[in-house]
Amino acid sequence: MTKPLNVGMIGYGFMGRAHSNAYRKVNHFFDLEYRPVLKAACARSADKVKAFADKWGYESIETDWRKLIERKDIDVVDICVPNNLHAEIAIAAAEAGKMILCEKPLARTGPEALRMVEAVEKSKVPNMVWYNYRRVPAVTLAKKIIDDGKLGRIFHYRSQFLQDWTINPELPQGGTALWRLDVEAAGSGVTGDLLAHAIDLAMWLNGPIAELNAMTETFVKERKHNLTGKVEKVGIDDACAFLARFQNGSLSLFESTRYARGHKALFTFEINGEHASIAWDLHDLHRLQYFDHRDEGIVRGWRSIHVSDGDHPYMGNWWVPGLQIGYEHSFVHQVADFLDGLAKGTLAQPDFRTAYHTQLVLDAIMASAKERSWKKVEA
Ligand code: SOE
Repeated sequence: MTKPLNVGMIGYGFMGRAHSNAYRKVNHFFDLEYRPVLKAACARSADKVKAFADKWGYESIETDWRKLIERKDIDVVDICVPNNLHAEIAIAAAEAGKMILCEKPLARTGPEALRMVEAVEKSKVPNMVWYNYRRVPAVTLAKKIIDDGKLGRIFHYRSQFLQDWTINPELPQGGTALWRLDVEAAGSGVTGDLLAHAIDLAMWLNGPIAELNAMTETFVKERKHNLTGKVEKVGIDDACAFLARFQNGSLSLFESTRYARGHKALFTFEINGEHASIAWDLHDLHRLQYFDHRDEGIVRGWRSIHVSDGDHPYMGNWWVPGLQIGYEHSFVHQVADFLDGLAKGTLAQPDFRTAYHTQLVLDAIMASAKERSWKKVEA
């Protein structure tokens, strides 16, 4: 018999769907002690949250997150609302003794994130941040290859996250669908939204970033605001590129934009080591590219590993070898690891403290771009 774990979901957007799907699927594919129960969904609009709850099978709804947090029958609070609401909800949930799963980035700034870290550590509630790409099997395999030492000393790390959905200057900012363009709600633009993923992966795979030098640009300076109806200054960064040095001495280049015409979500990384290199691309997410200089010369070359065999990370839980999985499964894996950690008394990563370190890098990027200078990342 599995133990029920009652989930209270706050928000019903893209991520509310991705997480709900993961809760529903996880026990069908992973043998776990705990079983998420979709207990309540919460959002301000009763009609919208009711429609969401009906679609995904939540047992009840709330329209005030404070009520949800007070409920005795909620074990886990899942925060899927804009970034400016993360801290207040997470701190209140921690004080109420709830476990917390929070969408990325943890907060808008380092100091805001630190208050959240302190709250969960004081209450000792299990917590995790949804940096889902760690659980794409090919990415998890990259981590294993690096940790096994196959690359040897690492010299270079480069990563891009490219999109093109905000090029139209007529696109407004703010409101339910477009809060990512509103600096008050989001905290930053591509830096917090996209580079946060790239940095989380980079530091997981290659260790801490020591210092960096960034530039940002806001190509469209004014947009109509959906909440005020007025044309207002755009405060987010539309594009950001930075150079960085990792603590292990490797050099890196990161780039992110929402103005790369033709790219919808091209998230990539390539790592070059002394013996071998690896590369990954979200558009071909089930493959890992691997080059090993130790191979015999006449057959040496880049291999494209189809990460779909039973001994590849997570894949033994899915279909038969050779049949691939996709984006949604990264969330299923993250829930599986969280539940497994609960049973074993270990916290699945990244927890709030780990995500806070990513936040410090984001802060250093913003400061560096503003001051046009190198910045050390706070240790
Ligand atoms: C933005 O378009 C976005 O949806 C991000 O918010 C997600 O975190 C990323 O995974 C895909 O792109």
